[in-house]
Amino acid sequence: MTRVFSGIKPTGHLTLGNYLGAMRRWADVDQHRADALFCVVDLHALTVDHDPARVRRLTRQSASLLLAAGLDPRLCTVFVQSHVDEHTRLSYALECVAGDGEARRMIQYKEKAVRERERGGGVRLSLLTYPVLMAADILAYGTDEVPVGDDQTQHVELARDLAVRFNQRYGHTFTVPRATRPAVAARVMNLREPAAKMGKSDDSGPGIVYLLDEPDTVRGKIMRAVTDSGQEVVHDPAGRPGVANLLEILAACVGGEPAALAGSYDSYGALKKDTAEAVVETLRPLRERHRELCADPGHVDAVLREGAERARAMARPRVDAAYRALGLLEPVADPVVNAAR
Ligand code: AQP
Repeated sequence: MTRVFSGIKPTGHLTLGNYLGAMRRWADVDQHRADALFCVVDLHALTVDHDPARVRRLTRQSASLLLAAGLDPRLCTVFVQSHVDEHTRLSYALECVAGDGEARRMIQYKEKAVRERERGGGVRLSLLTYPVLMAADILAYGTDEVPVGDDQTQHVELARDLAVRFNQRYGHTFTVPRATRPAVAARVMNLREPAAKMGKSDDSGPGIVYLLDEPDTVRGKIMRAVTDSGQEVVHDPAGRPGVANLLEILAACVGGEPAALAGSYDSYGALKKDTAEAVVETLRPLRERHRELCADPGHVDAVLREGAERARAMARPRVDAAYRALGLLEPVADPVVNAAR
């Protein structure tokens, strides 16, 4: 059976971009057709300046939102990255296979390093190495497919490169994974800055639709989206990125092709109104289910506990095999303790 793995960072409140680019497919498609694992990758949230209490809160909230989006623990494994030590064990092993130039070429590293410097902080070493940890997240599970938004393509490429290199040098250990992307809305853009991705750790709240925004807030943000000069509604991402973004969002919510939907509109106002209603309706069930889950925190805890146990059991043999392949001596079981068991 195909093995699927993907994750989400608790660096901010989850956005419409996270939902349309990744989470919705995990729930609607991947968990039904594959042996799938979905993870709140909390260690990745420590790569930039962070508030420990906020990361803890966002980790729980992200897990609840994954369940609210429809992930069913009877069909897939939902867990928190730091609860499974195999991720960091393997990450170090892969650092011994990766080159520092490879890490420095990562676009997200370059962009976030600039942002951290602008905010007056230093750049953490973990910001440079986290794509290797992400490779470990993926490779530990023998993953075939990684369903992600467009922005993660380069990181999945790194995971592929490391798997191939490791296998060539030390013997076949890892499956070589591939990224899968949604047909539309693979990169939802910021409503106020259509040249920038709608990112959850951005400061620009008015351009970002959060999954837990009230319906009227969602409507307000979409009605105030930046459109382009001109009046014709056409799907032209390079020339009219603001309108193209709205058409992508609409298509992702109601189905259909952005270019075909464009033909149904003769004004930006009508397009915004329909997009706003489509987003509100798409998010409604998720918000309702999230409210129910908040009333039952024990359920989320139990899902995460069982998920971590399952994930550990899946990852351990492959990470042990990687350690052996690298030449690390296996720990020898104590014969006295063993005999007493
Ligand atoms: N705007 C987006 N459009 C489509 N897909 C997106 N994803 C994220 N933003 C969009 C996809 O959601 C999954 C989880 O994302 P993440 O937690 O790894 O990263 P992020 O939301 O991009 O948040 P960051 O990196 O903490 O900060 P910013 O927001 O500043 O980049 C992934 O599959 C991702 O592709």
